[in-house]
Amino acid sequence: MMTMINHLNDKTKLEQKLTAACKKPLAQCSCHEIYAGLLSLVQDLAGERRSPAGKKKLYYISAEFLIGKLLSNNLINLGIYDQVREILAGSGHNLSAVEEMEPEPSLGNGGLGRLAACFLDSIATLGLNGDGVGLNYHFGLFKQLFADNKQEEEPNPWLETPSWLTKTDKTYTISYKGFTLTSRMYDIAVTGYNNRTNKLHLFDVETVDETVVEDGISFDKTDIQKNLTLFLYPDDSDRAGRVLRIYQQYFMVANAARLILEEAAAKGCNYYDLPDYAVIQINDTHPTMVIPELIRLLTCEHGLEMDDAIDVVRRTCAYTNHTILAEALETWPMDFFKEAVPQLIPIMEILDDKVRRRCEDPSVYIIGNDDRVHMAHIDIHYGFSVNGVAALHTEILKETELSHFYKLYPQKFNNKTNGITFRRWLLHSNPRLTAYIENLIGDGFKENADCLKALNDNRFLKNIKVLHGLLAVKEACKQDLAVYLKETQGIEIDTNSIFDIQVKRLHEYKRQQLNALYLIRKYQEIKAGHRPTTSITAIFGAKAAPAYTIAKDIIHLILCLQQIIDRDPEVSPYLKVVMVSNYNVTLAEKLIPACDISEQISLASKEASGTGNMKFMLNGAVTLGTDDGANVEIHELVGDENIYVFGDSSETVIQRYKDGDYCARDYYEKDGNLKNAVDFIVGEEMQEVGDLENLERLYNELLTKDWFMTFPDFEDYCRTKEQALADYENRTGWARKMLVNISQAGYFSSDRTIGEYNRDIWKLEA
Ligand code: 26Q
Repeated sequence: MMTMINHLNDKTKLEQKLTAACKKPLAQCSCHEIYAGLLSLVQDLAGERRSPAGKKKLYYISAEFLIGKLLSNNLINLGIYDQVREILAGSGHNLSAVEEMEPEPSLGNGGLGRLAACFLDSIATLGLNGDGVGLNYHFGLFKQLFADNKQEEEPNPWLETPSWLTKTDKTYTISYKGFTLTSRMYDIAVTGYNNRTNKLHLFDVETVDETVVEDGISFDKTDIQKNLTLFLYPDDSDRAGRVLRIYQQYFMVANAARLILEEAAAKGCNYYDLPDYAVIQINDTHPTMVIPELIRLLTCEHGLEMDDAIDVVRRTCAYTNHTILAEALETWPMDFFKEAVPQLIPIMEILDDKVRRRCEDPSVYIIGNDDRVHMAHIDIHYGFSVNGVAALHTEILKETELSHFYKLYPQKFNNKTNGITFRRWLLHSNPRLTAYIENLIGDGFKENADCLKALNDNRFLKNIKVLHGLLAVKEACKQDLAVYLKETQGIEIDTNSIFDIQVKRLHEYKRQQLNALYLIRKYQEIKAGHRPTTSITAIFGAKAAPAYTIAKDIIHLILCLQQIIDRDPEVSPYLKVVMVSNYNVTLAEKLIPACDISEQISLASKEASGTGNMKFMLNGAVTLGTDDGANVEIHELVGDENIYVFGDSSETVIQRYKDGDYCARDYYEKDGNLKNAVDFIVGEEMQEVGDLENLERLYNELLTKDWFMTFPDFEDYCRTKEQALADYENRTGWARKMLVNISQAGYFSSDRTIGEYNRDIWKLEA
């Protein structure tokens, strides 16, 4: 009874506050006015909770923070979501409609940026003193449209009034060769779940000019003052784009370095004891220049000797590696630094010189004999921690990619398996499943994800009612998705079909082309009269980097296939292919709860971790995947019965690369099904709806290169997928697999990951 009275009191007070924020009775407000009122209310409440700063503080520096929409998450984390929903309902408003008012800040490409956002949530939730530092891009990752079965790109603005961003009065002067810029810091409040509020600091430059954007997303790349923070990852396919990246990265870290030194000094730091006041997590190599920049500031502006400055910085900085793809490792020509930030060159030369005196092996030099700067090498030599993002990934770093460094510094290497915030990826995105779980095991899992393990109990696993309940939740989520896709993209899907989903950035190593080849084969089988028992809806969502030709060709292939099947009355009742446009966080929140089969089919050894795999598992999808990245850990947790694993092992793949004798054509010649599927790419049906230039290029790429080894895994993939489809026919058996997956997902809470970062690396007081 007491709680009921409190609830009513709170609710009345909250309603008064919201009405005050909206400046008129709620019933008279438009959706947008309600959104504006809630935003202002949330900012006030978040501000009231900012916790006192401890002595030591974490700075998580990242070029990407893919935060997604903020309203609902903030309401959940402030503990007022249900009350607000009730208040709005009482005045004729629907919270979901209000959520639609918010533009998504797409300030990231994919996994790395989304991870940073999940981490900020967990850092605040665990009550840790830590802020994010990044850039205030005016346009997020491009908006994706489809025309003629091809991707087109448009600018993706997100800065509207009202905004979650608050302008601060902190400004710095940042120097480049020949000119200076004035920066300004903007802040976004990061509310923890029932805990403190931290900040995401996004730096911007006052002179940015959005009117320099030309056709699509092209713009004058040389006018740094006007374009510095215009776009996330300006296209780096030409030299001007790549140099702009250096300007951006330096801007981010030069601001961060000043902020860090200033905040530490304000707490009494004398710079020699900086590691007692600050720890810097370098998210991939994009913020690496913070190391030479801090050394420069400490020696030039604060009077430290070079060796002391290096020692202080080494004890402050920690580096996370997110990739083993050679082409994604940043190495920049010395000329770029000379052109943009010559002040760093003497420092980098000293850092390199010290390495050369100690080590004979040129593979660990900072400035390579090719006069390129190897950014990761700076982090490894001049930081105290190097971590990979999943167990297998860290092992591969130690044994192959970074083995020379591991020999030098074994104590620096550690693994931190990625995680996701359950506030966004369960409580917010799947309220139906949340309620279902709460009904079975209480609400402890909301604070402590390990409590989900209680679901792994025969009381539930052998209880038909419980299993049917879970199937009903999935069914309802599929309905929700069907309605959403119809309303927003005009796409119709059959909720009685099995939903097989692959959503992630488009990359050859992630192997959307393998999935497409399966679907071609399925199409051919249905044409030949072999119909699936339950019809299949294969959903893709993926953006391709604007300059990544083959990735765009794969999108073309999938869109053409979609059109061919849609037009074919013989096949369309049994198979549907859908590529949703503009896949982003908002769409992920709708797609993931509705998924039956989660496609995680990267070439083993290539996906550092993956985090989508964790989101799907948590939402009761069963993984179809290779033993790669965090799939390996999912596999261990759920056991063989509750996952579909196929394909060559990472050892086999690594060996095959070493031997250098992979020949795609051999597989093509030997396997008739594969040959038929590959030939279809340039066949008559495709040519009717597609562009031969794109299709032929992809066909040739696969037949003559297939660098990510699609063909060797094709047969096993098809066989394993057929097994999954067959098992799906036993619905209670399938529901049991779903429940086991949910019950084991607790390990992938980013609260666990952040707990480990803090225990092993940051050592902040909680
Ligand atoms: C490098 C050089 C020049 C321009 C751009 C880049 C660049 C940009 C983005 C390099 C890498 C990225 C993004 C990497 C990324 O998202 N990696 C993913 O990180 C996730 C979180 O750890 C993992 O789960 C994924 O496996 C990994 O692919």
